[in-house]
Amino acid sequence: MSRFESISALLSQNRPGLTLPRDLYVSQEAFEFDTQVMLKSVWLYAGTVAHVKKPGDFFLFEVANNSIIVVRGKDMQVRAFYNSCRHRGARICQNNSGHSSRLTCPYHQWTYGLDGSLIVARGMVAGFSKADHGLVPVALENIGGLLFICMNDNPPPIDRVKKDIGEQIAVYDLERCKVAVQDNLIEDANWKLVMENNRECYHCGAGHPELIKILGTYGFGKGLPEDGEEDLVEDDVFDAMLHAKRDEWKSLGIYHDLIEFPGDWWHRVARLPLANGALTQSVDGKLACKKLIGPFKEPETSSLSVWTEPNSWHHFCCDHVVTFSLTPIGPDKTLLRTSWLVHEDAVEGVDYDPEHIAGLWRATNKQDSYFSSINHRGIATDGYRQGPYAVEEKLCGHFKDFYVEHGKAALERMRVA
Ligand code: 3BY
Ligand code: FES
Ligand code: FE
Repeated sequence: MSRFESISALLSQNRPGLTLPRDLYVSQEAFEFDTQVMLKSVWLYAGTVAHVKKPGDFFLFEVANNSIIVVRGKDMQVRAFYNSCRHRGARICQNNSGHSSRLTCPYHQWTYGLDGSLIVARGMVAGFSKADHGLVPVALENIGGLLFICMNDNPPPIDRVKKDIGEQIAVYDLERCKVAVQDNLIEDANWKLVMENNRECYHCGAGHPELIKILGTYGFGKGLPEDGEEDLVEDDVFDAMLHAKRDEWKSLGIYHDLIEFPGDWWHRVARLPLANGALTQSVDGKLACKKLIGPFKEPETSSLSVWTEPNSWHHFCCDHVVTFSLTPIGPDKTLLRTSWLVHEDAVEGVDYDPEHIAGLWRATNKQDSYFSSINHRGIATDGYRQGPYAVEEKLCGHFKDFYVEHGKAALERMRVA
């Protein structure tokens, strides 16, 4: 039996509008398939340029056994390399993030430049070529400051994502932002359940009292009306707000029609009005940072939200950006890394309070983490049956189908190779 044959059978049990078969969510084999096959076939969101602000700043992006160093070079380019020495393979960087003018392996001190080239290797035989022993690169794309990596020698297309996300987030100028707060939350759930949880707001009314006050539920499941579409749902305050805001956004040059996973692409971009007069995504709706970012001179009461398959989502407000990357660490363990970015000149304690800026999504993450964990545990019982998504959970279905299609295609390529 060839490797992952049982996974192939499970993938073929995918049904439109229904959740996945149990073992795709909970089994060790599915975890191995996801981290060794499926996730290596797609682009993954790793972090932002603000996480590697200066030359020599680095962070590690890790998926199961794979550890990748994302590092800013002296030429300000951000690059990615496998965290494995070209001498005898030792892990070079041990810390999750840091700063170093060179990358030195702790074992025998082979030393690499920030561009991955080997600079120092003591006592090698005559004729040894340093040029042939640079760090192994990983494909990296910088999309308006969001860094995506792909652990595949032939990465899938990214140009449309680059254009659609890049042109809308450019105004926030992430190169001039810094990380104010970062949370690493380990959730007791399979990564696909954490993703599905993010793709719906069916649970928000009961589950996120803080969030719902700031965001409403608008735009997450239902989609935005097209430009010019006037059939407002009676009493739908949010629809009315959206129509009212459209002209204001147009005058600021930040209006764009909803982009929702066009064709085979893997991104969704939506500008959404905040609810109840909130100026930003904070617990009380008050500004989380006095120094505004992007084109904003005055507080602007919307957020630009970006979602990518299969592992990220982001909200751009007038005063800060919050960005989420998700990576599997075990069949029932997932790392959710949440980072809050502010203007690089903002001063902690003066312009922003870390507790205030992080409060809303920290509370929401905790609530979501609970939902994902009970979802995982319930699926692990024998009573689990593939269940139907509600209308406003259609983006869960999109994620799930993306997973199945890319999983099948990657398996097929493995078979042929
Ligand atoms: O905002 C998000 O990214 C998702 C969708 C709705 C609430 N939530 C956690
Ligand atoms: Fe890195 Fe020897 S394994 S220097
Ligand atoms: Fe939620």
